[in-house]
Amino acid sequence: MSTVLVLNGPNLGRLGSREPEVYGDGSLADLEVLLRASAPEGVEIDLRQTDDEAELVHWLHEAVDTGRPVILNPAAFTHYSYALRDAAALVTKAGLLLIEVHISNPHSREEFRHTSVISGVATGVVAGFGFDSYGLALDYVTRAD
Ligand code: DHK
Repeated sequence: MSTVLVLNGPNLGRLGSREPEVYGDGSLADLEVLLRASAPEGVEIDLRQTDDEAELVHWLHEAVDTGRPVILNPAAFTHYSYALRDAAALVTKAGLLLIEVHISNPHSREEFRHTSVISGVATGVVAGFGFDSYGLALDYVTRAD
């Protein structure tokens, strides 16, 4: 593995100003800097964000076609997007890692956040540790891949 895709769903482009009491005050650019700094030498971080479900699905197809592991924060799509679940299943069925991450702990929040349609096809889930959720996932991906 030389590149890890770090894919982020809707509203995560607003990190830094969006509900800082829930998501912290770091921006997506700050997250990118953190992950690049903690990635082992030779591992590239390709961090992207979209509010568009179709674009996120296409990025998962790209992961399959290029054989890249994925760290995925599906954001609100977590809770209802069967299209994203099916695309995530393509990744893990291709033998690639797909780690679902959340900044907050959705299980301690509103009831609609307690369901993830992604978890059942993910390699694993890390939630509730702020930006460290991504760091923990990256640590696993770089050791296991
Ligand atoms: C981010 C979101 O945007 C929410 O829709 C999810 C997740 C939780 C997070 O904690 O990273 O419910």
